[in-house]
Amino acid sequence: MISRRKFLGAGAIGAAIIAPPWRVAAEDAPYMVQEPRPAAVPLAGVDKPAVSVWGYNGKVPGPLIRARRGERLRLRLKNGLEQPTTIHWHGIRIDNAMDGVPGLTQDAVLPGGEFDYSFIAPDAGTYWYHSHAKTWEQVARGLYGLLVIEEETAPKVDRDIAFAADDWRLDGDGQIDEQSFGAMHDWSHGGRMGNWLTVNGLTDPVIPVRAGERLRLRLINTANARTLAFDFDRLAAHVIALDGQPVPPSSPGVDGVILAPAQQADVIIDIDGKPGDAIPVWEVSTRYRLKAARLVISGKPPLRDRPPEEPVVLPANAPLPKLKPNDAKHIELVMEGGAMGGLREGSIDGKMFSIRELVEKKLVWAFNGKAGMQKQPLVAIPRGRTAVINMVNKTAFFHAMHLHGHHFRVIERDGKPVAGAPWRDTELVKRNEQVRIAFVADNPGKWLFHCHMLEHVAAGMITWIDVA
Ligand SMILES: [Cu+2]
Repeated sequence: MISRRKFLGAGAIGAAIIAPPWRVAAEDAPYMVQEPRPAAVPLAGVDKPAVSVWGYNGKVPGPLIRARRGERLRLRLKNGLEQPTTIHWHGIRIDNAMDGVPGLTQDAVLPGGEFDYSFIAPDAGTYWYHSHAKTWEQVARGLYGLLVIEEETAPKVDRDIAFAADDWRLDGDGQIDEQSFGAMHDWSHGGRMGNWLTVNGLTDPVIPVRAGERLRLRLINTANARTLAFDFDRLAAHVIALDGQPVPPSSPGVDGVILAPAQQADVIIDIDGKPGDAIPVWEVSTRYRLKAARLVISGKPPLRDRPPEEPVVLPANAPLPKLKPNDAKHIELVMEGGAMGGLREGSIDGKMFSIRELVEKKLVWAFNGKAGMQKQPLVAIPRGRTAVINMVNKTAFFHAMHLHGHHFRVIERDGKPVAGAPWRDTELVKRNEQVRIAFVADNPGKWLFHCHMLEHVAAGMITWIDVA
């Protein structure tokens, strides 16, 4: 059996450009070490003091991990932090024991301790990994990286580029604002919003390209709480996958490629321009257009005169199991709480607490009146049955709802049926919105279902599903 994997850090000059992989025999393959540890990186700019972060193997983003679909990945977490930690492989329909959720699928790995992750990724696509312990601090400090699962037959592109975007909150000294970790205002409002944008751990990095090239950009939003949107200036862009799963090519439109926290997108871009041109990539989620990165065209002659006519269409992953709505288990999920949410009380494992008591516990959000993680699951569902979850957002905020171990699709929004929605692992639910999702609960185990705005999940927006 043949296996291959490769680890790359973010390149000093800009994006981590993905080079040809190397191969090793699986039985000889050593565990690749992922060591989260303190480091100093130039994320605020090369002319600014290095920023103290926590990074896997001292890098932000952590090493870029690649494997081919169906191959086994072996990764050894060695905890170089002074806090317990785990790694979650985001978006992978993974063996439950490898999902990395402390207290649910494994014990947290103590400082100095180790844990071996070994799993097969069943779907090709762009995914990521991140800490799943005290995420509101550990992910905010830099503990994340890109996980690329290659197709057996990769679509033809000239360059394959990682684009991991993050929203940092830096203080007056240009360091991570540690004073505001755990700030109640963030937890009860929209989460920890930053003031500094990076791509691949760099400020406005140069991404070298060549005229006439076709790029595949692998976008992820690793921010704690901010929804990001990217616009490629005068270049035509086509979205070909969302949350790892192929979609028919489509133009992103005037609002750009929108990524809620934790979402992933693959985008094809044809480089049109002349040597020396610098084409900005804009972050357009607010009225301030921020420069996220620059595509700089090299002096080489154009690779081709005009863009290839054929659009890139990704080969389908193994089809997800067919939904059976007529035999579905229906689950209601009322989202309540937060500032202006009017939550008066909530329960924890059957015991009622007033909102004042909940605030003392820093639990200010609830699902179905239950604040935070409970001993009982939201639902226990037999393996193979279709689950339909009706999310009703009664809060004044958006929530990026993430399901572990499965992909789901939206089937109804605000009472109107939705057909042919993409398969996703994370869906943004707007304030006062109702969204019904469906998936086949075919992966046995205990799976979290939570808001990926990391202050919201810490402050109560978390539950789990038991598939047996
Ligand atoms: Cu939320």
